[in-house]
Amino acid sequence: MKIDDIRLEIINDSRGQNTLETTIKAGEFEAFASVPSGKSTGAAEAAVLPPDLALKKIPWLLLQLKGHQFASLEQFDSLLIALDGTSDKSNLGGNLMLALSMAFARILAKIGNMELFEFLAKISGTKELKLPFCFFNLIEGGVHVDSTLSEVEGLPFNLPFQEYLLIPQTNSPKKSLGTVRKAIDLLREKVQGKYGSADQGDEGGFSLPSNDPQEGFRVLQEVINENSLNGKIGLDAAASTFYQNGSYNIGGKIMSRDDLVSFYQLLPNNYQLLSLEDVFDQEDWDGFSKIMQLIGNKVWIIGDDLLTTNISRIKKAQEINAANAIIIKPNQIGTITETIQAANLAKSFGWKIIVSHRSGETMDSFIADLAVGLGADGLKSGCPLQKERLVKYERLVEIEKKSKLKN
Ligand code: 2PG
Ligand code: MG
Repeated sequence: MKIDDIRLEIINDSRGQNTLETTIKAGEFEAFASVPSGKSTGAAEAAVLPPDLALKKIPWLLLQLKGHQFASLEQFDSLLIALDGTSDKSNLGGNLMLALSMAFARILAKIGNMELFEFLAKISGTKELKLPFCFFNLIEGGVHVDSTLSEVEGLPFNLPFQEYLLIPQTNSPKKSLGTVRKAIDLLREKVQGKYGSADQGDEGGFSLPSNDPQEGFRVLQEVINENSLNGKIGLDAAASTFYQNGSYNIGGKIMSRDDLVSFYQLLPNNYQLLSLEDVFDQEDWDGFSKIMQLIGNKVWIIGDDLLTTNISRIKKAQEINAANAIIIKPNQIGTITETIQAANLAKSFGWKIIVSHRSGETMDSFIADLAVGLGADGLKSGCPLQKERLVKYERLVEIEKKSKLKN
């Protein structure tokens, strides 16, 4: 398949910041894609090119791509990687490369007369398709909340951990959405009653004016218990954001790695805990190994900034037993082919796979198809009160309706 034209536009993401949307034309086919951006980013992520610079790359890029015959997404992505020529994708930008890779995947799916998730399953070699659990971020803290809004004695008055997630225990996205809608109403009431307001963070979840990291768990567990919801709790601490000079600053309290290990170790006794993500700094591999040894048999220990959808970091984590689950974010690595390779490697280790959005999102629902195509265990896409988040969960419901996938 030959590419005839590439259009690139600058659009706004859910935070109102500039990002990229592309349209590729190939023969009678046309497909679009837009890319998100993170705030609590891992140091090893692919570079992001400022959108105005990305626009300037297009005439040259089009010249390079035009004459080529691409038989697969892998061939297309390999040429992009070669044209970029850097190890961190800083020449073309991981954001521009990913937008093109996603749009070209859509073109190939159309040519094959397949749904996007079917195409992604085919090229990933996924044998068993399934619908993922939904990881709904209902309570937000950390850098996803503007903590300058409420400061007490110089300390940000805001939960130190980034995300407290409700994970309905069903593979039916339709039932998951039903459960989360109920949970959101109850949570809003509870938060408003207790704090007099219910503000939202970057991903549409509620922010709580509290420095106590337990508060998010307590409130969420109360909502689950009082209403007998079929849900478990997940945490994304995003610990790299509060790691300073070898210790962890948890809402003003300084903790060592060992203090934090003890803190996390007790969580499964007190809450219905399914998963812990990024609970140590991205270079604190020993912290991850310790918590794996202690509770890795009953809790998903997820690496996000730790692993950055990057094969060499995934291999290292397996060698030292630092994780049993991974967040898969295509824009951390920059092409769909490399995203699939990372997910397949993690799968071969028997890890849980959670495909994830970024905190600055667009209306593109590609990651929902990716989650199904990879046979992932989870899709993490924020709180469905925001349209950019909801659209991904709704795409799962659409796939559920269309397909005969069991749940
Ligand atoms: C995360 C993400 C998405 P960001 O840490 O998992 O929730 O945040 O996109 O800011 O890295
Ligand atoms: Mg994370």
